[in-house]
Amino acid sequence: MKIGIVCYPTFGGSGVVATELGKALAKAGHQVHFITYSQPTRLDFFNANLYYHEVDIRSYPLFQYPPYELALASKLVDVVKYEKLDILHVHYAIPHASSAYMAKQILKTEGIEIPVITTLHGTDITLVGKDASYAPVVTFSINASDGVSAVSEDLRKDTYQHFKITNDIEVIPNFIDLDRFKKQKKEHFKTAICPNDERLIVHTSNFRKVKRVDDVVRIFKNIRKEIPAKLLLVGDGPERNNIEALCRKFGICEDIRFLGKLEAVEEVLSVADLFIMPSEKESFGLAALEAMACEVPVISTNAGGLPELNIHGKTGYLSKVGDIKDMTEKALDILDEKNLPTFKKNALARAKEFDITNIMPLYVALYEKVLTNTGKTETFSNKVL
Ligand code: GMT
Repeated sequence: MKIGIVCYPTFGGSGVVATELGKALAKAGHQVHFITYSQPTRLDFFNANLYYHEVDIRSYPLFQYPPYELALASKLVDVVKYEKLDILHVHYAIPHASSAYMAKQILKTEGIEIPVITTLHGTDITLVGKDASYAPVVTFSINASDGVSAVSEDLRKDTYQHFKITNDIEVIPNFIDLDRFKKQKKEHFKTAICPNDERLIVHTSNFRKVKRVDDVVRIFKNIRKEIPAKLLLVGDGPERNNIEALCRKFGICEDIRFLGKLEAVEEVLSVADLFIMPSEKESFGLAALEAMACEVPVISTNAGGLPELNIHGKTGYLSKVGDIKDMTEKALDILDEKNLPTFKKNALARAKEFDITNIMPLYVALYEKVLTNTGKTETFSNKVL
């Protein structure tokens, strides 16, 4: 198949999922065309089946806001036509689904039928999408898609609850590449960070309010009172300065390191004992899955799709949003040397259920279903492997 993938090219979960899916599809022999405004962060590998098309955003003094959606729609028309794509798969509804809809309508006037699949990732529904400034367009473009998927059952439910959806939404969970995310021998790194064999706790996120990074610091402060421990904070975002200020206020800066945006987060996870994800909302929690694949148990909230990933009492624990006391107690339970090896083993076993080799075929099956429903079986069967 010739597949066009639209996503945010940044470190965010939706961009990571889109890029890793594209890479896996290319390895499986499909031709994959990424269409976005800059090279996706995880598109760090060469494969003859992978292509990248950059959206050219022209500004003009009249524009206070350059119209990215129009530039994207025009690029989609161009790439679908000249690369003869079979299907477009857009990740994150805003504005990708509506740009794809516009491209589809333009192509229709030229006799070209392009099916569109929209994958919902979370904040495009739960935070930004349901805001009145976007809701009518999000509703329309989900309903106008030829196929829709959501990364968890909870997100599917939320989407039906917040929008008037007439389309079927299929749940296809996020996945992990276990060849990349696995415990590696990085003992020198552990010794450098934890010279006295302290427990190592990690949090990675985009430091937005919804991630509640301040809760991570509060939990760590409590843990540190009980056992020797260090905290690594990976990522960057709007809350970073507030978090640094909080660490200073608590006087615990010497045990906390801010590592910024890291390419090889798996190296840090390889030496971690615990991952903390105290999010207010999380449709899936890809960062937690990455930790679990590196044998790191997870303390998370029970928000959104997290209970679909983190199994209470097995791979970690689930607590109510903001319940610092409970999360501290549960963290200490996991970090107890009698319990830690079992939690680590369970975390890895659970991560294996989300192996990309199990999940990628679900997307291929969705593509096949949509191509069949839109009457493109002939093109599809000619081009499928
Ligand atoms: O977490 C973010 O703010 C980034 C966001 C994104 O779209 O990149 O993540 C969402 O999509 C990820 C991949 O599907 C999910 O694992 C995250 O749970 C989800 N974030 C939220 O729902 C807050």
